[in-house]
Amino acid sequence: MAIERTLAILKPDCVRKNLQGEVIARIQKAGFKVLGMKQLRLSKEQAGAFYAVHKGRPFYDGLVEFMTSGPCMPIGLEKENAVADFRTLIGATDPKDAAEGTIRKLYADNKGENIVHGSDSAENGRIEVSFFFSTAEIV
Ligand code: 3AN
Repeated sequence: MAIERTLAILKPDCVRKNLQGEVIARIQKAGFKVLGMKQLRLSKEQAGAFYAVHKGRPFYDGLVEFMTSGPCMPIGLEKENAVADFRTLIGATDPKDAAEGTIRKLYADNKGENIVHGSDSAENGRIEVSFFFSTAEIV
């Protein structure tokens, strides 16, 4: 299997609940290598650009509002089969549908505030890691 990159974002609800360490520990135990990690507060422009594929969908404005509501932590990750393995680790978008033991099942409140983002393809994984990290920041 190919080595892939995926972007995790510990969303504002994760930071507000002070769950960053627990979530990062689960990510590390699952074998992901941390390439880069930072904390920042997204501007409306950045959040809008990051979620541009969802523009026009009914939840878009709420999603941008939520993602800009406080600090978040983008984390660039790498591993064999990273994209699919990370989505398995975090569980379904709606925590009600997420499998037992997944990060969203354990910690998320609802479909909008669901603790963590994960890229949806290897191509988007590379693009999304580059959205937050310059080449010099990836180590
Ligand atoms: P995932 O994060 O599981 O890949 P996407 O890419 O379909 O899910 O959606 C991106 C983000 O948009 C989700 N993490 C979630 O916060 C939000 N979202 C998606 N669908 C809905 C919805 N129906 N209602 C509210 N928020 C949603």
